[in-house]
Amino acid sequence: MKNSITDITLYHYPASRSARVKWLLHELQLAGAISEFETIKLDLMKGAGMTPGFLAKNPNHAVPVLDIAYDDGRTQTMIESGAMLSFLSEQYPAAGFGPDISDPIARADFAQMLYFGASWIDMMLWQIRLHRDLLPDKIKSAPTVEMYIGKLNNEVSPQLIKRLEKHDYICGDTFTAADILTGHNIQWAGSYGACRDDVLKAYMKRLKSRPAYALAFADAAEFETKRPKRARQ
Ligand SMILES: N[C@@H](CCC(=O)N[C@@H](CS)C(=O)NCC(=O)O)C(=O)O
Repeated sequence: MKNSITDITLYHYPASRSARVKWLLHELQLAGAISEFETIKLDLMKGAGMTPGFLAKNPNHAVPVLDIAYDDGRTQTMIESGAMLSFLSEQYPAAGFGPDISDPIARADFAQMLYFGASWIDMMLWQIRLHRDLLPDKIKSAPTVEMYIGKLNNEVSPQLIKRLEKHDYICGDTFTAADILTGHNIQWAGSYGACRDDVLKAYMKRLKSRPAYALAFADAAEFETKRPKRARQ
């Protein structure tokens, strides 16, 4: 097949946003769509994101980074987890982790849930992380943390629950890459005490029973909650 992917390398930090991509890569591998991929652990806490070599790949000094090589010799570097999930699920349609491309409503819904997870929900989680853990004490804002936890519980959770009361997965009856983003976000929100309703807990139990989830989070104990070491701000 023209434009086939020959090599995939994921730069990853345990239980971070790069685990979203690691999860999909394991799903694709278990489904037989890809044979192998390489994972390079980037020690963010020791400043590995700030080396000139890594900054040349991702000036945002963040994981995931996905290096892709194609059979025609071209290479590509991706730096956004949501885009990686979208691209990889589209690149291997037979594995079934994307939408039914013959149905525009399914495609639009899939895109919407990916963007909802990667932008809107992620933004709230990141504000909580900043104001709870990462910012200097003098600019940390407890009301900001409280506001976003409230928004997660009062605005986001009901939307997810409404979908999951109708179907087992976020875009319908089958698991897709949109569940990876949603599941990762619910898990992250849970660490702040948010999004813990019974319907969401049952959904997470379904997701966590997947072998690819277990593989993606097998290194989760290596996650360090402290601030990444940076050579510059
Ligand atoms: N929008 C990016 C955000 C990536 C991101 O912020 N990654 C964090 C880990 S969850 C990181 O590598 N932070 C290190 C830093 O900012 O120096 C994505 O989802 O791919």
